[in-house]
Amino acid sequence: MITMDDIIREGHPTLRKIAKDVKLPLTQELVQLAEDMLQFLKNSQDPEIAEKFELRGGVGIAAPQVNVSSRLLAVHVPSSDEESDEPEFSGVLINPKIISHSVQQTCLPDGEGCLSVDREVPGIVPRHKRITVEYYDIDGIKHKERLRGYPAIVVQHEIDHLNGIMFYDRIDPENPLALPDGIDILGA
Ligand code: 4LI
Ligand code: NI
Repeated sequence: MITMDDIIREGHPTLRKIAKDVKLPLTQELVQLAEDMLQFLKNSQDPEIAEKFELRGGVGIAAPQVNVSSRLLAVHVPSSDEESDEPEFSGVLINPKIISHSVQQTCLPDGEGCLSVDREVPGIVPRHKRITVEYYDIDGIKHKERLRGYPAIVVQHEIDHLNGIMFYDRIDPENPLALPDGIDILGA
C-alpha cells in the first residue's frame, strides 16, 4: 500500500517535470499503481486507517507525487451529504485533457493543500469553475466528463502536477488573498 513515505515533497525534481503520456493498454505495473493511488485516497479518508498509518487526508493524487512521471491521476471526492455513500466523483484518469472550460473562475475559500507540500501556503488559487475533461480509465475506455465545483478544482490541481505546476504557482505573489475580477468563492 502507498503511505506518506512514498510521496515525494516539494523540491524533488520529478514534481517539476512534464509527465509522459501513458501507453494503452496499461502495463500490469501501472494498473497496480493506479489501484494503489485510488486506495490511498480512500484509506486517507478513513479515520481509523489514516490514524494507524499516519496518512494525511487527500481527495486527489497524481503519479508524479509517487515519483512516477506518467500522465495518470486518481481522484476520490466524497459525497457532500452525510447520508450518501456515493462519492461525488471517484476514479483514475489516464492521459486527462481539459477540452473546454468556463470563463468563470472559482477558488476554495480556505486555499489549497497538497500531499507534497508540508506547509500552509495561504492565497487564492484561481481555477476554472466548470471543465470538460477527456480521459481513459484503467480498462482503456474513453470518457468525457463535465465537472463543476470541488471535483473540477481537484482535477485541475492534479492535472497541474502532470505539467510540473504546483498550486502556489497560481497565487498572486503581490496580493495572495485579493479576489481577482471574475472569480467567485466556491460555496459562497
Ligand atoms: C481528512 C479526511 C480547509 C483548509 C479547507 C481530510 C477526509 C484547506 C480546505 C480530508 C482546504 C478528507 C483538501 C485540498 C484543501 C487547506 C487535496 C480535507 C482532504 C480537505 C481534502 C487537491 C486542493 C486537494 C478545503 C491550506 C491534499 N484538499 N483541502 N485543499 N480532506 N482536503 N486539495 N483546502 N488550506 N489536497 O488545505 O487532496 S485540490 Cl476528505
Ligand atoms: Ni497536490
